[in-house]
Amino acid sequence: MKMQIDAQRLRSDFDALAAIGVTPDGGVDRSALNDAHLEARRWFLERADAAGLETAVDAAGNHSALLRAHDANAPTLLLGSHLDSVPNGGRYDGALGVLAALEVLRTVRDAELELPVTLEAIDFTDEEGTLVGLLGSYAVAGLPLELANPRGGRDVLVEALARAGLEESRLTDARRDPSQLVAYLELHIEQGPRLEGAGVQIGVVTAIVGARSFRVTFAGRAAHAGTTPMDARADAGLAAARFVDRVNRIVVEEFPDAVATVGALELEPGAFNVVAGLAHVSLEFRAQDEETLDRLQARLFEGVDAQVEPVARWEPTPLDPDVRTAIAGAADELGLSWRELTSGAGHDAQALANVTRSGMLFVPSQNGVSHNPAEHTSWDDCVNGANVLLHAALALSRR
Ligand code: HGY
Ligand code: MN
Ligand code: MN
Repeated sequence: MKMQIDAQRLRSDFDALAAIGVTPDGGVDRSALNDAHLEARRWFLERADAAGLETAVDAAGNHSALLRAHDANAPTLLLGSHLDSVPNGGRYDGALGVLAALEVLRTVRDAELELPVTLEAIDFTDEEGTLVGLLGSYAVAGLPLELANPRGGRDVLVEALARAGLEESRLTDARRDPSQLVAYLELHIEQGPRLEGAGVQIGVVTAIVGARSFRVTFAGRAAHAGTTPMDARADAGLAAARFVDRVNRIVVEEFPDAVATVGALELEPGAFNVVAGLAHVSLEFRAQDEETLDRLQARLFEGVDAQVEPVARWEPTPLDPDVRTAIAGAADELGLSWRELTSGAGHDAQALANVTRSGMLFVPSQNGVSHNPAEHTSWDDCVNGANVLLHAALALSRR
């Protein structure tokens, strides 16, 4: 029987973590560096400590458990994901990857395996972009951090860093020496319907889509809702609504392989009896390659009379062939079905791909639902994913 993780131990961790920041409808709200997220991070270090593992927190707040190689100069194989969530998100997004990584370290330690690498289970700061997006993994990879005008707003960022005791000027100290990294490997739920639809147990991720986000502001003229004739209005809310509908039609009709989302829309002054003078639209779109993203960006803003402010940009990222081979090989060894697929969601793996061999494996999401309290993956699939993570890590540690 191939070495297996301790499914019971993983389950009890999963249930304990899901209770931290739990929302009334069974989801979690662990927005980056909020109280629940900080509590989850403390809990994670306690679990690592209780397992006799070394723990560390870097200058970007990334939290790690480590199982050191005997050779003090051994390189590190990073396994991980993120404990932060979207507001009112699901229990599996990010959490499964961090807990499975911790479980891999405990399983290797229990088996007294001597590996030529240090194994590190890492929880990256602000993967979800409540503050910046991929903040912790960008810092580890030494990539530029967008802190002046971040996605979640400057004030929110400053307040969150202060709450977590992180110094903005030191975030970049978290950068790792790439020569000390063997690879990065992440287990994650698919967050889409393909694996479940195909009846496949493991997804081997080939690439991660690129994403771009913008703040689009429509200016109208605030006016009395009762006395202003309909043909005499400059209604910013109407302009924004037409833009949202146009974005949807362009993508559906002209860019079938792309997606675009308006996830937030705010009208000012925001009163029943005032025609909106301003409308703030948060737009994000994603596609698999740079050329499509460029064409889509030009098309969406063509002829639009609004202020357009770029906010964040993540490049399309191919994942490493060695890591893909290790994941597929582990799934085969465990007798699990697998298929290759791209990721429509962004992940820390795309940051790490800039500095080391980086790869991901997915497990099915029930009905493809994610970023929603109804997010669910069967426990068998979670355990399968953790075992593939274990065996892919063992394979990569020998290369
Ligand atoms: O937004 C994403 O794609 C990821 O869930 N952070
Ligand atoms: Mn995630
Ligand atoms: Mn997510």
